[in-house]
Amino acid sequence: MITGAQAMIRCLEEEGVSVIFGYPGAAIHHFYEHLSNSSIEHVLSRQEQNAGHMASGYARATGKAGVCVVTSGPGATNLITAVATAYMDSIPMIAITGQVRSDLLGRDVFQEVDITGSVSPFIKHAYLIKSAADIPRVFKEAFHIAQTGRRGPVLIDVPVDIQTGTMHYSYPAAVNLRGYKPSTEGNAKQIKKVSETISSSRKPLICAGGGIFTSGAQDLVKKLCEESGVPVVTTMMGIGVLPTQHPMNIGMIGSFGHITANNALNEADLLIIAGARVGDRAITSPGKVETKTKMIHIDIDPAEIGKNVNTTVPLVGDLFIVLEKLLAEHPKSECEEWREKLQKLAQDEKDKTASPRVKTIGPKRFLRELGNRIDDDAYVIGDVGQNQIWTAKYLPVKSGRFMTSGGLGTMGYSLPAAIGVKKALPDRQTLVVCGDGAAQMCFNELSTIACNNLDIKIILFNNRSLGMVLELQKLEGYKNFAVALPDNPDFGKLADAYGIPSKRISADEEMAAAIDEMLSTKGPYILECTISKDEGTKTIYEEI
Ligand SMILES: Cc1ncc(C[n+]2csc(CCOP(=O)(O)OP(=O)(O)O)c2C)c(N)n1
Repeated sequence: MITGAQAMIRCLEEEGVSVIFGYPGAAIHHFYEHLSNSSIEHVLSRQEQNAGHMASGYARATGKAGVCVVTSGPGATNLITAVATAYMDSIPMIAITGQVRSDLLGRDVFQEVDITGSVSPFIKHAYLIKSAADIPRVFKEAFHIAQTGRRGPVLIDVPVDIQTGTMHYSYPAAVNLRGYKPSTEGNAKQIKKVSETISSSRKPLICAGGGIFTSGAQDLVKKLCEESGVPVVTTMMGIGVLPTQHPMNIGMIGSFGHITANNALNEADLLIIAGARVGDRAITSPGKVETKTKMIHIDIDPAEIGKNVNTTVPLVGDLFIVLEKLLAEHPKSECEEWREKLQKLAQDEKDKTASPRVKTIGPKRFLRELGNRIDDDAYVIGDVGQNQIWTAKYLPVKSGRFMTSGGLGTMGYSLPAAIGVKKALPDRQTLVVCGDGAAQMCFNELSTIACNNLDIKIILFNNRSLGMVLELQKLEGYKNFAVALPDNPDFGKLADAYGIPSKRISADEEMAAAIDEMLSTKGPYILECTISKDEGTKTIYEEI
């Protein structure tokens, strides 16, 4: 016989979990007591939301579910934003929450919240464990659900008496869930139809989303565009599916996307949406596009197909499997004129330069410089706001990854997510780009970085404002209300307080040397870039 808490840890070990991210409290301390004797490393975050983002970053770097653990009540509610963030971006995550004693449930005792109910609209599945004997089955199912089909977070709420209760431990070998059998193979007839539709199109376009990374199908997308002749645009989550400089990569679509990519979307006669959910930020007017464009939609989640845009040829399946089968059909579009036109326009857009800044740093020039100096396979985690858009649009990605909170747009995501990436891939160059607003939401994790000596390079774009909202207010002709951050701390002194080296730069001519200094410094580093608050995401080429 072992306790429920011991069983929880055994289950995590059975699933191959080697690191978890969390924050303790009374309702989860039995679990923590046994965790200290296990093979699993625990990374203490400085706030529960960040533990969730760390697990999310870890998941995106490994493809396996990231695990986070928090206490009941405020610990659990603090985690909610991270759960919703992971859900919107289809990230596999196991969130474990402590809960008050089973016999006290529903009586509003100290630190009780109905966390399974609270997260239900934005979680793939949630369990409240009612008997210690259920722990192995629930954990086995939870990992299966999080890591199959359309990935997503699963929450396991464990009351204190279940953690202390005893049980006979045996981990199930397999899972069989009635009603949950994701369809991965792709219908053979539909695959043929997709191939024929591509071959008969004259202005086709592949729209690659984050689902490509989940199924590990990047090489297949490359092969498909090269063999079929169909150019590629990406959503923000699909950035990096093809290297930025790949000739078939036309750029990012969406309300903040590249002009050529958006124009291509509007002009295409066929759109092949692969692993993307047609979010409103990616395709702003789906109704307009679908009237003149044939739509092929390939996704693991049938619920996404036809949800935001009408589909001519739906195809449900795992992208890796489906694209392999599609390639065997050898689709080929005679679209040379279309492709060459887009390639030329996209290259012109990639080559465009902004004027050099002398009192501030030009974000576009900086990101291009950064992209050319970091390792080819570096991970760059963007936060949310103008810094996110600039990084998405202007950082050249080679064989590495650009990650961000796409669906929920959660400020404060970047730094903790980078910690998760670094724990997953300790030897991989890992960088953060964030604004001064978001920095003040997540810089408590500098402590986690410092005490674990994590080699994470942080680029802080300081425009002394909530830049993205300021830009929106300007565009709408509104008063610039509640967006200035004139009393920012001295970030250099803050870095000092954590023992992290830092530098501030304020002119373009300083950037190359500063980037080199940052990259050659061992361990964490903060490079603060003074950005003009008038620098916009839509007015990037203007002199300021
Ligand atoms: C948690 C959260 N709160 C509020 C917002 C709304 N929001 C989007 S961008 C933005 C401004 C971000 O400012 P900063 O971090 O300084 O980045 P910048 O836009 O200046 O690059 C805000 C407030 C959000 N996305 N997430």
